[in-house]
Amino acid sequence: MISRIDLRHGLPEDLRDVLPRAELDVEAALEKVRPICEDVHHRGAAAVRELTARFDGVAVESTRVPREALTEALESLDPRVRAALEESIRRARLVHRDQRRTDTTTQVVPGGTVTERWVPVDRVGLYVPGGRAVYPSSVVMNVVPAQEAGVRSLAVSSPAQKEFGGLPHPTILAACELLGVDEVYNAGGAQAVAMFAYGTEECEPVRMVTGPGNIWVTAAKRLLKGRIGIDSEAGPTEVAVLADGTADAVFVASDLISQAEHDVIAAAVLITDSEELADQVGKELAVQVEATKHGERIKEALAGRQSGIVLVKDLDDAVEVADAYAAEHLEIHTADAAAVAARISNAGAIFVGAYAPVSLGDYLAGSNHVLPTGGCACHSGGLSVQTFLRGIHVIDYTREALADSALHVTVLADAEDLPAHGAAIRARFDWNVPQ
Ligand code: HSO
Ligand code: ZN
Repeated sequence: MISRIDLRHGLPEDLRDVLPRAELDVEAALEKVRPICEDVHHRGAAAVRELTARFDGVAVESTRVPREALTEALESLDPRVRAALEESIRRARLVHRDQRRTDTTTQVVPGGTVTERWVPVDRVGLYVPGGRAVYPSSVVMNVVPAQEAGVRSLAVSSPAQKEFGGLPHPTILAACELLGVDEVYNAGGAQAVAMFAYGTEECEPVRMVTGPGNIWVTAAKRLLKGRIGIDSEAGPTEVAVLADGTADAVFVASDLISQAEHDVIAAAVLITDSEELADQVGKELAVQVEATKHGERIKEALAGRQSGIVLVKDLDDAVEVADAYAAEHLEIHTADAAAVAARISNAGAIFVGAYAPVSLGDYLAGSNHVLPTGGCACHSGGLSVQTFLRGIHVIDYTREALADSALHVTVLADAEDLPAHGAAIRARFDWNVPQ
């Protein structure tokens, strides 16, 4: 069911190329989303509503979800789901509150300071997928960091659902209500991103759009980046498990299956130096997949080229492979899991030991589950308070401190053949005024 890559003879130079990975052609999708974004730019809410009718198969009168729909959704929410969401929010707030930045002022020279002021993005649009994936947990993961960063104005959009009369899924609406978000839209796909970026008669433009979505959402974010800020691109979800012979094959298999459950293109990768564990996990996968609800989808994901078992000669190579793969989620199931985790540099999030499975992080650990995929974890991190903040340098020098700096500035300006830069300093004193 799952393929094997045997690297026990040593790691190749082009390690990244031999590791399993999905191919997602966002470039090709760009051409399809361009006309959609232009249409929304020029015709506003009418275009969004028409695109909703075309892609989501439901006619909506307005793109804005009425206030009462949010209250009603929370009133009819299963109390157990409400309690679980409340606990998820509580834990996420604890973690994200600690990520808040304080301004720093550095005295550079006598009379010269640089302060870094952390300022939240003023208004953001948070995208929450709909369709096959209905993720109220993603509402929590987007909204909590934005709120803790101090974002003034926050809007959520999630696709219109035919079976709910053109509103987003009621659990999504209930999660918004629990979080105190009352500006919600029923737009999905590229049209939702364009609505946020350009604004319409029904939705004020935003400065930043975050949140995972399908390839159309990702393509629209890439296209409109610059006009709006975006978080890192979200591709199909992926888990890598780094395990040695001490790992419990039942746990490992169930965690691989849990992420494969998301999508036929989801990736599940096991990296191990134990052939025995690889065999046991292979058997466990076959047994467990039969007993699970979305067995067909999971089987396809596990059999896909993006999934596999990578056999390595020792734990050092396992760490190197995990770093090269740069998984969205990396689980460590080894004898001293914390020590191995400390050696990893590239991962969206690291789950240490047998009792920190990814599904805990998906819902309740307090960590964020909007994480970089497709190897982007080697240069980017997941969603956090920092995503919604900008550091602004405030430079404050006295006349004397500038006079003391003048020579160095002038020399560097001349070295760059930009003499007016130096002259701008000298103009403040009675030295040589520029020719
Ligand atoms: N594993 C997904 C998040 C999620 N799982 C939401 C369940 N619901 C990407 O991190
Ligand atoms: Zn998940």
